[in-house]
Amino acid sequence: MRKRLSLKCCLIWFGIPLTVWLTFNLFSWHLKLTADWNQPNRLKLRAKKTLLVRKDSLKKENGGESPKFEQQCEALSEVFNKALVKRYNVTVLHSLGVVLSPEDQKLRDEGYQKFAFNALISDKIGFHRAVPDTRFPKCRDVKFPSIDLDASIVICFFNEQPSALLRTVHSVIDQTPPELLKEIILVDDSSTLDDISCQIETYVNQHLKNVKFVRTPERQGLIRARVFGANHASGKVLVFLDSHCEVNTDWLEPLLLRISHDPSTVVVPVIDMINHDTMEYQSSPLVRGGFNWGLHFRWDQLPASMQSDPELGLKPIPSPTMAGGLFAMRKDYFHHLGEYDLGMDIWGGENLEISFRIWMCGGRLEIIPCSRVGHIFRKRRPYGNPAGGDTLIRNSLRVAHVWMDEYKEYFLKQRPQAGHLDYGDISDRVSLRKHLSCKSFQWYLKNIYPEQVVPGQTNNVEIYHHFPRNQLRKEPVIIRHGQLTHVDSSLCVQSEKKPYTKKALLTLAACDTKTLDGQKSQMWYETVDSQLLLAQLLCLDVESGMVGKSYARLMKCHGNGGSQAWTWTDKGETSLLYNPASGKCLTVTAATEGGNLFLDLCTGTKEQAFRLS
Ligand code: LR7
Ligand code: MN
Repeated sequence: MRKRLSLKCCLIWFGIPLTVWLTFNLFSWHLKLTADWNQPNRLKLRAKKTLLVRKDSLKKENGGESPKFEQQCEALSEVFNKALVKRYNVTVLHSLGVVLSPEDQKLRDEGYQKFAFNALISDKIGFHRAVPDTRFPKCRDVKFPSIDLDASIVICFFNEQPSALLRTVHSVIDQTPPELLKEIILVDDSSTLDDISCQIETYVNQHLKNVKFVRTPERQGLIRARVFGANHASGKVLVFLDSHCEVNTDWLEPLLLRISHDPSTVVVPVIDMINHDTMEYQSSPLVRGGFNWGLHFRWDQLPASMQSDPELGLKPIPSPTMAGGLFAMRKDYFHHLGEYDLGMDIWGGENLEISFRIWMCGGRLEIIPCSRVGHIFRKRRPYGNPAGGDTLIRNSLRVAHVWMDEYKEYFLKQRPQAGHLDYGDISDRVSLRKHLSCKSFQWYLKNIYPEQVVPGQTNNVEIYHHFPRNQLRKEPVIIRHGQLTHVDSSLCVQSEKKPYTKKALLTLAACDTKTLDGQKSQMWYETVDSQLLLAQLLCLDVESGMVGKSYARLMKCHGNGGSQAWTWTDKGETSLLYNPASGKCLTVTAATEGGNLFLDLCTGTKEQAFRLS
């Protein structure tokens, strides 16, 4: 009896306070999380500051406060309010992608066709958002001294999706200290789609003071368009960006700081990935630029000596080549070094050309790990070449003939079809190389890229790792498994063929928990990356049919999300299987044995209710 009493006492005296304490802690933890989420961040503060400055200059223009001034101010505030900087987590981005109506579907389909990424989500995000700070923690403590340089940001575009383009521009304005930002030069490379040029030009002229809108007289291709843009720039440093980027916290300071120490260094930020299906902003690994003998750019793993450097992640990383789209260099150095090869058309090759030229003609090319910029990586280029033909191969041929000396043979061997192509006149570039007294390609390979394997030679530098494609692909980590049951019919999802048959459609069948075979062919494994593997073999995927139904089928797991990512989403009582890349949900064609599965608008009807157990 006494014992029981003391136990009761214990419970009352310790149990209750402990529960209260725990609840309080949990609650405040929750509050802290939500508070962090909504905290006015630097972007918002900067936006407010910009608004005040703008209002001030409007006042001056109007000679004091007047009704017109009030009106203009109101319009300005509206733009800013609409543009409240939002930070999206993955779940919110997924919900932005849900296709709600045929109009959404149209916007989405046309977006993929014209721009090769998800325009529906891009539009919903709008012109401003805060992206996750992907920098290494040690970068966050760096204090920048005042830098005596200013930058002109040159952004060329051809038929770019308007919200992605304006988010690029606004992200630069939001994230760059005004004293470092001379101007943004927006080069329209004679876009042909509907009214994109006009729409952007009008917006820029109405709302963005520090942005110069210029248009090429006719389509030039990105290489000549950049030179055209650079010629309109007046900052000390040129920063080139693609037209679908979002810059990260303190992105420009470390680039300019490095250039201020060494005027002949060309610097590149770490290029983070913005997912073309979901617009998620994801951190990229620290790698550097290389190339193969077909003159394709590739990412290489860092040599072991760099990986073991205690200052890795803070120190600039010399890079044999760059991806091409995002870099900064002094404007006078850009002109001194011969800008770009104006004989190159539309797309490709200029990145290796300028990389070789920088190193061989006395400069340096470095990746600055504390500077990060996101770029929408697409699966295909949504535009062609008006003259037809493969501009990459022709441009690469020019690179080989001007810069690669006897090593051009390796390229020609790799690309025999290039041998017969007319690559135009290269005499200007050959004399530029002489005029700048550039070193040989052999010197470049030996000193800058000793890890490169030259066919037929063994290189005796430290063991060279090809950047394995699947380094980015993680081994699937399984979080749970079970049968995938369609709730209404109590039938199980399995393959129409053997579970290892690629491209096989999925179908409903009686749940078989008794036989080993049944268990195996109906056992689904869910991974941390939201994949669903049948029998741990193939992944639940969907055909990307532009017309007709998109049927669910089994495909080799690629680990890149997209059509193989599935998230459980609750709609009322129902658990839906949502595919963020398509904005749609898994649905049965008929709730009977033999019924198939396809993607449909997420309505939450009984055709879409599933469970994994
Ligand atoms: O005719 C054109 N005129 C243009 O102004 C064709 C394109 N462009 C614009 C286009 O709108 C975009 O802003 O040029 C820019 C680059 O074109 P993308 O985005 O189609 O190119 P990409 O990102 O597929 O290709 C990479 O390689 C190119 C080789 O010519 C360029 O150097 C790109 O800038 C480059 N992009 C990057 O380096 C970003 C990181 C990608 C990686 C790896
Ligand atoms: Mn690009």
